[in-house]
Amino acid sequence: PTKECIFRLEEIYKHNRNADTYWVFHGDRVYDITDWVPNHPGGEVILRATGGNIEPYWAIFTIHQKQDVYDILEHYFIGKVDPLDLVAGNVPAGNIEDPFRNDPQRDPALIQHSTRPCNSETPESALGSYITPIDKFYVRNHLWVPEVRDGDSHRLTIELFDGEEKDYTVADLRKKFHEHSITATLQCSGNRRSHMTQASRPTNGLQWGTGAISTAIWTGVRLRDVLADAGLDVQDPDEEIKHVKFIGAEAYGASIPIDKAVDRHGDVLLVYSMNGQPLPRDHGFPLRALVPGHVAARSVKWLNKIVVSDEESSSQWQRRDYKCFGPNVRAAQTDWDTAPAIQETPVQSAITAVRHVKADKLQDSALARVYSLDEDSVVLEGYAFAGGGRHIVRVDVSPDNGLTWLQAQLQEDGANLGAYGSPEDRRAWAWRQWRAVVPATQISRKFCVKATDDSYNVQPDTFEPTYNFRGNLANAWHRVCSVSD
Ligand code: MTE
Ligand code: MO
Repeated sequence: PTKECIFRLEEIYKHNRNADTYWVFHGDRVYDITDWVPNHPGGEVILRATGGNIEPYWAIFTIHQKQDVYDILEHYFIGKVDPLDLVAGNVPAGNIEDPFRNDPQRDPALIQHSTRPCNSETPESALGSYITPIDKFYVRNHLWVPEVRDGDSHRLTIELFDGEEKDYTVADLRKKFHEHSITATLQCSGNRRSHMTQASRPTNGLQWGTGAISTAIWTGVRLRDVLADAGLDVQDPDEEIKHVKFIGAEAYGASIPIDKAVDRHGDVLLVYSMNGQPLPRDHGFPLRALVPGHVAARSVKWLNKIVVSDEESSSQWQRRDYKCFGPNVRAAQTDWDTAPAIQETPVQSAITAVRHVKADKLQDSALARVYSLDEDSVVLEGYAFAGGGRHIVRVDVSPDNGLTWLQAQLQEDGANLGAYGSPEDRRAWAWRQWRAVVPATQISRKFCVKATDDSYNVQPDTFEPTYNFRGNLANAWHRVCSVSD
């Protein structure tokens, strides 16, 4: 066996951001991460940590404190820190700027999964409103919230296929193009992941419940119009053009197929306003892409740049994380390129409220009056959402764990927004809320819900057949306990 290399701290310090090769150490182990830097999901911030101890950074970027990250680091192992230096305790903590320090305040009613970065889901109580109030809209940030002081002068660069670039400020976009508003639901590909984990096996990722989904009225300009103005032939783009990439200000990136980007019925927007207010910082101020019908990971926030390309985004959020593999495939043996990136999402539904109404309380129960109940009943409420602009045609509810079924009432959008489009077109970009009344006598074991879209796609009844180690697209029937407390 070759003798292990031992490095003095002095030597390690030299391999900082100004050097040709970048080193870090963790515990007493030294790594040359030069080749990893271009692949780092957080971009070039990693350079700040080079030439020193990585631990203080990971104390801030706590997402690194997990086995996958340690495994990646081990690939770059080159030797150990000289014990003389470690014993002396002369390992400086470094002067670390915390990029999360100016993150916005969040509503305490959100269910927090992590704070740095912020990942918070909409509570059930807010899932009942058709338009999610802004401060209850789920937040899914991979990194920190970039700071943009003056939204109007924020610059968006469009890079065309021949490399030519055109710039637009947000003020230009507002001035130059027709404004459009759509009501659209965003759903994270991890929505309901915790249900998959509970029913099946462990999954990697945030353990969201039913609330990694929300709906807003989004206002902005059409991507198609802006691309046309920049010089792209949107009627008949060059055959070689396959994708449109979106690049966010922190380092996040993703892409969508060119056909969706230029489709006159695709409704992809560059959005600067949400529910009639300026886009909030957590949701992408001052500009975000809004790709309705597609998984929310494609709706890139804090949008800086758009690239028309023959290739997909090279980000890990395009090439790795948001894909589904077979139930037998394990993370370690994955050939990431063998599955396509998630774009349009499958049909989904969930129960968000279970209200027991007792016969002796019928007189003074508002619910009993609304539904003219005359026996012990349970009122169930929830949402159903089909990806790709497909309409929800039916929601079925079972009072007995799937033995018998009844149909829920699909609710109108309440605000008369016409958000579902006409049944002939594929532009139902928003969820349908539903309600069902179940007589208490029919209830046994669990309530279940499943929805059907206009292609007659249905949800799987259990999680095992669609289990994937990343826990993406968890859309098996939602089952909840039917016992009243
Ligand atoms: N855009 C940027 N720039 N950074 C991000 O971390 N997260 C994506 C997408 N766009 C993300 C992003 C993911 S995975 C989701 S689910 C949605 O934003 C969440 O949007 P929201 O926080 O407005 O609900
Ligand atoms: Mo997401």
